[in-house]
Amino acid sequence: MSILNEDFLWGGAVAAHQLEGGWNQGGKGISVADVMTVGANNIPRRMTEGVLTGENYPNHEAIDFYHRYKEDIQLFNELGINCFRTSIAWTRIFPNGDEDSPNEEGLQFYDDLFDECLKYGIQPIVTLSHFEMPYHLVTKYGGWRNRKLIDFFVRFARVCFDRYKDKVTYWMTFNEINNQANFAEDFAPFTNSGIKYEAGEDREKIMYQAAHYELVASAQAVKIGHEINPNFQIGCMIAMVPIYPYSCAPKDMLASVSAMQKRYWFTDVHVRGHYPSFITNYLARKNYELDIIDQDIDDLSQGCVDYIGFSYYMSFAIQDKNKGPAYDYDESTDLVKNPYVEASDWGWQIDPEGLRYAMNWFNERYELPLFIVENGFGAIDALDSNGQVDDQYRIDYLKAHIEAMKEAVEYDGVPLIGYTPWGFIDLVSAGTGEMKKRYGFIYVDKDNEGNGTLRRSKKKSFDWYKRVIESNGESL
Ligand code: P53
Repeated sequence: MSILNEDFLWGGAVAAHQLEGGWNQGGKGISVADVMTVGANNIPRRMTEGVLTGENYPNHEAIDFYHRYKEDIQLFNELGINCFRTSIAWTRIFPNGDEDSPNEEGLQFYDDLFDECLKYGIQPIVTLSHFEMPYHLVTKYGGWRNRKLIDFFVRFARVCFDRYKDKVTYWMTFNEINNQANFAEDFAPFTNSGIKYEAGEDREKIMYQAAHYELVASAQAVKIGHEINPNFQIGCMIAMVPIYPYSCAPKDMLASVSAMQKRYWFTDVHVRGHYPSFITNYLARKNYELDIIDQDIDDLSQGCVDYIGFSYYMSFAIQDKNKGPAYDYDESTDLVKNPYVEASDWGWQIDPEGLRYAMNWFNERYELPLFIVENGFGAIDALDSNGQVDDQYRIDYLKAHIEAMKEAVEYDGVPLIGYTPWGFIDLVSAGTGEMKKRYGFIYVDKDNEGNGTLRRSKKKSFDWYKRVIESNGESL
């Protein structure tokens, strides 16, 4: 008997734009990821005006999964996973996003990919929008500032649901929809919503409007998906970074409550089908009059998600800054370093117990099944003299997180569907565009400048994870 269910989903997670490459093949259009340059730790990626010559766009080739997926899936099978989380590149299906009919070649690619997975008993878990919306929707419509995007997204979702209804059961609508709570930086508004801000604009108001349209689009998609196949499990996808109070001072505690509200209200709407009171009051206090019509309210209530997919990498901490009773959270300025935890080379605070805390937080609030669809350790891997990677640090990180996850199941009774570690084959980092920030059990020979043979090889963690899966999480 193991702690985890016998049908537990053990897998790995990726996103189309971070591994496929083939950015202009098979009729694919330009996505927002295709106009993002390479960055580094503390050097933001730039978003260029279209694809320019002479720039380094790491997602254009990525790890060339588009051409190599058959061999890669053989390796995934050797690893022993029973599910594979990826996304469907919107631009393979609707190259510009606003076409009436889909691109057959793109649809066929995912048919072939999913068939190849199913051949080995690996079920595909699919995110519809993972930081790769059509760039044309940015230039022509202003991204998700525009209500028209709802129809474009829902058309895309319907086509995918219809086409893959017998191949895919678990879906997610928008990846890490709540990243854009950090609207002060340019990254999340662009990757989540295709939004580029003009100087002087009220970024926050635009963020709330875009998020509203996305939540309505998600709800419409959930409803349609259930009509197409009642067995579909359609989830949201939340970037869960718990925000602890820095101390037990009551005001730090309230600052933490307020910060959690501002970062996680998206989940409330996805799960409960309506806005929570603290956001309604906040929007009123800010005099934000959003375009929210009666039909939207109805749509939201009819498209509640079936489960909560979430990523977990780290936790944050917050200290009250004497802002008064509103405790208005500003993600770009209010966070403080947690003295009790270590951090990765990229400053991500390593906190396995935080995963158990997060699982409890979700469970207490929503009582829905949870699916950990991302977790992992981005690190610089060095090849030893035999050309191998001894990534014990990655094993240590994942082991501690799986232990915490099992505690949440064993002691707290949290219902958990599965676990898919992020970037289990090395791929392009979303945040920095680097290859050097690696998460994989499978090493891919390529560097930040784009040099390398793209050859795949197993790291030490490969055999470790294989044993974890074989023992259903008992042998760590
Ligand atoms: P990278 C920020 C905070 C938490 C998760 O991230 C995040 C981000 C955005 O960088 O993104 C998720 O590659 C995302 C993946 C991404 C992964 O975490 O910046 O869903 O696309 O690759 C890891 O190290």
